[in-house]
Amino acid sequence: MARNIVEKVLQGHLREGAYVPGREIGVHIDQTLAHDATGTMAFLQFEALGVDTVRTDLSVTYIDHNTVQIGFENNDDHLYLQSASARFGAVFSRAGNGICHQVHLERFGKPGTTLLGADSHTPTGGGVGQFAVGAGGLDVAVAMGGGPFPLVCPRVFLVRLSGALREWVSAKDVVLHMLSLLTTKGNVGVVLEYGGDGVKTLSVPERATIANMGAEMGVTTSIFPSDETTRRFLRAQGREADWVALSADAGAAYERTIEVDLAAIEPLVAAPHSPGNVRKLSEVEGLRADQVCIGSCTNSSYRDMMTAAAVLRGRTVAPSISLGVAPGSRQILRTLVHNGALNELIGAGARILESACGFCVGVHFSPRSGAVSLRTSNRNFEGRSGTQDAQVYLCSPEVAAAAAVTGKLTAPNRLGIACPRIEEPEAYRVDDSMFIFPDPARRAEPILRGPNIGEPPRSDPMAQGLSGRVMIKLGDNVTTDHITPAGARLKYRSNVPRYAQFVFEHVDPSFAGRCLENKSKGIHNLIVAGESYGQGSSREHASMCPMYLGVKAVVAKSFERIHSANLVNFGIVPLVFRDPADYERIDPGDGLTAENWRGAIAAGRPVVLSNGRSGAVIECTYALSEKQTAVLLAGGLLNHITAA
Ligand code: MIC
Ligand code: SF4
Repeated sequence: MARNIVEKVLQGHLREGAYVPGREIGVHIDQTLAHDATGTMAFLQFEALGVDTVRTDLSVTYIDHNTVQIGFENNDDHLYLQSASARFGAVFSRAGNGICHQVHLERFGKPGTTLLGADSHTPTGGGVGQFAVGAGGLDVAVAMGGGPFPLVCPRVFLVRLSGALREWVSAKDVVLHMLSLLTTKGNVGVVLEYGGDGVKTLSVPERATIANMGAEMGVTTSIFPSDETTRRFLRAQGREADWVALSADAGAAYERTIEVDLAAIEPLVAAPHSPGNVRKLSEVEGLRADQVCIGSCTNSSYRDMMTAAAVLRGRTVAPSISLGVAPGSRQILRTLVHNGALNELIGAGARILESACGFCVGVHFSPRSGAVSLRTSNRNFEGRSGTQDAQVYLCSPEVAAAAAVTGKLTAPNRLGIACPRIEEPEAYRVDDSMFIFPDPARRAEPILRGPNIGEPPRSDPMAQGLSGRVMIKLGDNVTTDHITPAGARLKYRSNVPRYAQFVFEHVDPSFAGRCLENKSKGIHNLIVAGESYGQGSSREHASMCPMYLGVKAVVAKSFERIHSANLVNFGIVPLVFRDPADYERIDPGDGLTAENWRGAIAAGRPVVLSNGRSGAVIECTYALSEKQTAVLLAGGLLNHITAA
């Protein structure tokens, strides 16, 4: 029978369940990745699971998010991860080596294999034909220990690309076009498989840009075929042996086909405050900017950096602009040093930032108050830049560089220069000296734990009845950046009691304190929200910290995939309004009870909430596998596994 790419990879990795779209399956994971923002908890939980060694083909720990190191906390986390990686047999990528997704694509991504990463942009690996999925740290810890990854067997959409991109239009515009079609919500359980003649016109880094921002559509992942272009890329990385051909069979079936004519795409931007807020560049041209940032895991490839250098060559950044450039990896940075492009960027006035996440998640380089910041990254959620009232626009490197020169959003074809044609190098500057590979001789060395590193928190088993209070009522599209802000707060990722103080910091700063007070009185805390709750990152802290604060359920109109899995892993029930209109029948502060909700969940019956204020009766459903039900009853995945 003709099979699509997704079927080929997943059926070859099927460990549990029947391959039926919509049903839960267990997938064998070949590779994992984690980083310093998610990895400390992933490794602490791995330790709690009691597994003695990593059991994947490859597990890599990257230091790339928190590299600013104000205070001791970040560096303590790095050393914990370095020592834990050595102990358990994971590869360690040292600070300075680059952003996990870019480095993983360069050095480890393999067509036809599976990758589970404790980061929502893990699907970047789809650029080399890897089935690469983002998940919470605990799911990654289980996969590191050799456990199958539970996944709803996806519905596959074919994105058939035809034609070729016009001058000054690039991969970022393709994925922004996809966002304009699919939006940021409602795509749970979907995988985008790219195909068609247009694929061969795109290099691997361009494909990776497109796969990367599938995360913003909420799809499980995106995947490209592995073809001669993939082979050339791997050869240039000295890894041709990792190449296998991967394509869909003629006549393979898809749930839906989306036709995209690359030649019809024009430069696009995502306006504040959502990647789904896509506009034609021509509609916003002329908007004055204060800051331009080129980099992040979406657009920090050799091609992206060389494009920016070509636009900036011989010019000076406009006086009103502060330009930051962060090459995605040390490999790229060194290439730019050798070929002179770094000199051109510095000559133009670019501020060269570390090869790390940095500006993308508000760790540094926050713009001035009220600024317009143009960024090549993938998320422009309110406040994510570190400046609450900044207006962040997402755009391609060519548009970003043009704005850096003119001081305003400008169509690059107006600059009067030839459109740069950047060819992929025949051979990249491969240098793996900033990886520390597992060494059996170092397995006995101690794990280093600084004072900021706590225990992974656990919850109690689910109580018989729910007796809760609505501590916050939110609207649609609440992101994990709203729930647990990153930026300056990232340094508390390994200290949950401290980090929990900042839950909903910018929405309602009294939230954490009020929750802790209730918790001490035995009152269950509840969150109420609209559509698409938990958009964005994979950070399990957005569930772990609320769990610590005594949150027992989130009642929403709909949830995003990674976040709802994380809620279950931490014993919080993701309840869905059976009738979305019931959202209106709950006010903040309402008391909601459900007698024997444990019994209802154990039996798979709807949970019926009674509103003590209005007397309203609200029926809620949930989409839980058998295993997830058991996890919730146990009060979380760690309890469930360690009790088994
Ligand atoms: C992000 O882009 O939001 C992050 C920071 O990379 C997160 C991971 C985290 O919060 O630690 C993600 O995308 O999953
Ligand atoms: Fe890092 Fe930004 Fe990519 Fe997240 S989206 S991994 S913060 S570069």
